[in-house]
Amino acid sequence: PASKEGQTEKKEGALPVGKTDPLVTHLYTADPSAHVFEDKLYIYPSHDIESGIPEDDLGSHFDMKDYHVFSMKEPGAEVKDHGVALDVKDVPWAARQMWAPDAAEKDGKYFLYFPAKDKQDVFRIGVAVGDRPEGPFTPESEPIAGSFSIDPAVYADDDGAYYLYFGGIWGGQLQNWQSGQYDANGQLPKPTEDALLPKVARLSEDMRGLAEEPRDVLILDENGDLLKEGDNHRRFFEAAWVHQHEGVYYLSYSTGDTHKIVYATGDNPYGPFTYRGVVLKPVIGWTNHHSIVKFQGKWYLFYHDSSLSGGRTFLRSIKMAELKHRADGTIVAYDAYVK
Ligand code: FUB
Repeated sequence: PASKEGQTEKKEGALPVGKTDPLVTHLYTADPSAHVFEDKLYIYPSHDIESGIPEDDLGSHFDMKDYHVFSMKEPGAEVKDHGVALDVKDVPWAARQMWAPDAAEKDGKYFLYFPAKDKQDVFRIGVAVGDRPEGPFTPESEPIAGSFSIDPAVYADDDGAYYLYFGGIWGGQLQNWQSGQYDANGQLPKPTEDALLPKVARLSEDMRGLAEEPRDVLILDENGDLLKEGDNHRRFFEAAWVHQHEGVYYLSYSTGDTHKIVYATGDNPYGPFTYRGVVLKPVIGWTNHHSIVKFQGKWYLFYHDSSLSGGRTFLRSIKMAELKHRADGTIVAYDAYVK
């Protein structure tokens, strides 16, 4: 269980179930982005709260207001809560819904990337800068120019380049940006049309902006064709994450309404990526969101579920499990509920 520097909001009577226990039990946490900084594991999750907002398909009930950062010296060790790292009230451009964040380190500075709705109710991606992995972070006064949608994830490549992946459909608003401008009436493609895709752009040298126009991350099927919108067991929904294993780039993401984390592989950070299979089977709760990181020689999958809250989908808890790559590079699908 986590040590406590933040507020306490654990619900009594809700018991953890599944193969692993929640890493944090005094807060609800979700969307864990994990990184190794200064030889420790740092986790950057969303901080779930009960907002009282009714559930809808746009995720309005996910009305989070701040971020806490957590760290572990090693797997299985105590999880330390470093307290509030950034609050929506301190972000000049942001109005609400602090969704899944990520972080990166460059030249001794730490960068927290986060999505939030601006005052026009349009999701943008912001960046906040700090001197320590746990923050505190000082937000830039404007969102990242040219950013939109949700779920930022930063991949640091071996050559020193940093790539920002982002995007999500439905409440994540990717369908509203198909023309390059925000269109409040934007619709998803028809089931037989190409699915919408996550975006990628290299980050600028100062990590506060995009060095190029965001481009589509192509996800292909076994025939080299783009996945279709109706292929909702494989097509992209949200929660893009990239890791590299033995020279292969792995793009993993949530299929949203089919509740899986799946993956595709490619030979460079831009793709194209070819669909390969399942990383994580559906968990308790509607959303599925993860990260994959190597620490002390082993790969770990960080994910969340709603077991601690008794299944309430907007009150989630982060968990971790070892992730296995087979010798042929495929990933062993993880089922959080089969012992
Ligand atoms: O936590 C809010 C949203 O739910 C995230 O941004 C999505 O990936 C989903 O997990």
